[in-house]
Amino acid sequence: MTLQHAKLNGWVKEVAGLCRPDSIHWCDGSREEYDRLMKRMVESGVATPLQKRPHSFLFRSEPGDVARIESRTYISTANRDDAGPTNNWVAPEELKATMKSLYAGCMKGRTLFVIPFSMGAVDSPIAKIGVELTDSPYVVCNMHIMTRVGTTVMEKLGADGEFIPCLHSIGAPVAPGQKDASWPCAPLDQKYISHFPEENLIWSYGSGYGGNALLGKKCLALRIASAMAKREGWMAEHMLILRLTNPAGKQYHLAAAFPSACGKTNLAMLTPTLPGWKCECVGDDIAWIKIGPDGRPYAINPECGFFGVAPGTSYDSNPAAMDTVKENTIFTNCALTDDGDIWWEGMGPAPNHAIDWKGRDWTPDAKEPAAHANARFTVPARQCPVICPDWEKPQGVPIDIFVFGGRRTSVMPLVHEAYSWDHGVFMGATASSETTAANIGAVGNLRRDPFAMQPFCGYNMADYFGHWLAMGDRFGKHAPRIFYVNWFRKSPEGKWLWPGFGDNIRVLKWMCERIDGTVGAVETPIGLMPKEGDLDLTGLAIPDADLKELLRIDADAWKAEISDIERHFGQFGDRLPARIRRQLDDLRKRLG
Ligand code: OXD
Ligand code: MN
Repeated sequence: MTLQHAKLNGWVKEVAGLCRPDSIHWCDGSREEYDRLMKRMVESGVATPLQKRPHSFLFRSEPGDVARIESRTYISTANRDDAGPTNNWVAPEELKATMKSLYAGCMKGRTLFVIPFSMGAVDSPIAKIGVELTDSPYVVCNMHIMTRVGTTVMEKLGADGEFIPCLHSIGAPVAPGQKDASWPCAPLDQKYISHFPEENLIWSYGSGYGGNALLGKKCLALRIASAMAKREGWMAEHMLILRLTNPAGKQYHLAAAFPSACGKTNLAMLTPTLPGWKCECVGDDIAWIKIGPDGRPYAINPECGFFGVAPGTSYDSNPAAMDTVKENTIFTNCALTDDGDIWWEGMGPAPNHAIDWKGRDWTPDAKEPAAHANARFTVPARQCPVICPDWEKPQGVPIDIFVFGGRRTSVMPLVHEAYSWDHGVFMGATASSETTAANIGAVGNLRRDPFAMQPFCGYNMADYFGHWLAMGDRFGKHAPRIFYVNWFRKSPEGKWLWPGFGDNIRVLKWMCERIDGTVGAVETPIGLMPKEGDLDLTGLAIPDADLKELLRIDADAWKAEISDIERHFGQFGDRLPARIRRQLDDLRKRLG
């Protein structure tokens, strides 16, 4: 590869001087490179090839390095208020000094890989280039799948093209003759996932887990990109992108934000249970949205692969994902079966014996699950049988519908629609969910997760609300309609009320009909809801009482919700846009 780029060369030299790797390898993104690295990891016992899935491998992480670590994630801006109350903050000079002392000599005994990558198809006007420096071959192989890596990116970069520098180290030098760990990483109190949005810079140290180490994903495509998008007038969102085609052949594009591990990948690959409807996946996690020449919002999926949560994925819940991971897949923290396949809870019948994610013998009567709750698959998006033919279209797809949601066992109805753009932004700003295993921390606690961006917004969240309001003003008559869904409501006895998965098409169909104006809606204090008979329940045996409960608005519970929203908004002080506060006042009035 030709190395004409003085700034990039200078940066690589500087990092090598600090981290002291034994060698430097410039990645070309080729299959040969992937195979060579994988072969070495198999030989050293770090990766296990799977007999049952061609060209697929299993990795087991260190037990403390299994998820994103929000408590060790920083947005480092000169002014603390610019990071806002929802982000951890340390001043840039202080954070850099701390991290430089950790980086010093941290790659001894290892190779420094230089990964030029593009977020978005290389020829897309919405794409951005990053360069990740890492000492982890596992990261290189995952980046090969999740992003576009290599020669074409270097060509686009030329001698002086813009790139976002992303520095990563697992933080575990190896001395000569020392036996390497199978998943080397640093202890928790030395892990840092740091972002310097004012200079478009990412420094990550100490973790090999995807969300902390594959820096194109959460760090670049969400945290840094959200700050760039605010400055430049576009949007970087934690959203899946889905194309729906109705039986008459009309297309609709929907972008939906749900917190981590709340079913985004399942919705993105939905197999519709209503005849004649078709769903095609454009992306399952991130959307970059810009206003097109016709004034409409256009979205691209900046990624090139899926880094999906494995447990719970099955031929019932997500057949397309199951078919996607048949080959060329990296599995992390799944169980290994005796016939050389992987298994996880919720996939289907348990094997009589397996090796669990910690490498121990496992049988169905074991006390602990065989796979970690946040076990993952990394797989090329092009392998998905329902990938949209336009998923790499440089200009993206036009968005008609925004959806917010979360995991709430009570209060939130199955679906409601915003009265206006501002009301929709209020819905996004107050979105809430029970916490999941995608972050290290307690599971099942209720928290506000505005726009599903709580862990991913690279600047003050109140200003982000303001940015959504401003974008709505710019979209004008092209503004997508906004809906809020909850697939997870339970009866007082704890029974799921909605079948979910492929039956979610019934709710999406109602949204499309709302856009076409072919169905009306009931005005309720919280928003517009389906009229009786308008949700298409053909072929679904759902008891009337369950449907009523799914759509019930409990005024007392909503009053309690208002107090919690006030507390949530309180943290933003005067920075909260008045238009958002007005929405809360309006909701309070409507509730009476
Ligand atoms: C993810 C996450 O991995 O949101 O997509 O944690
Ligand atoms: Mn995500």
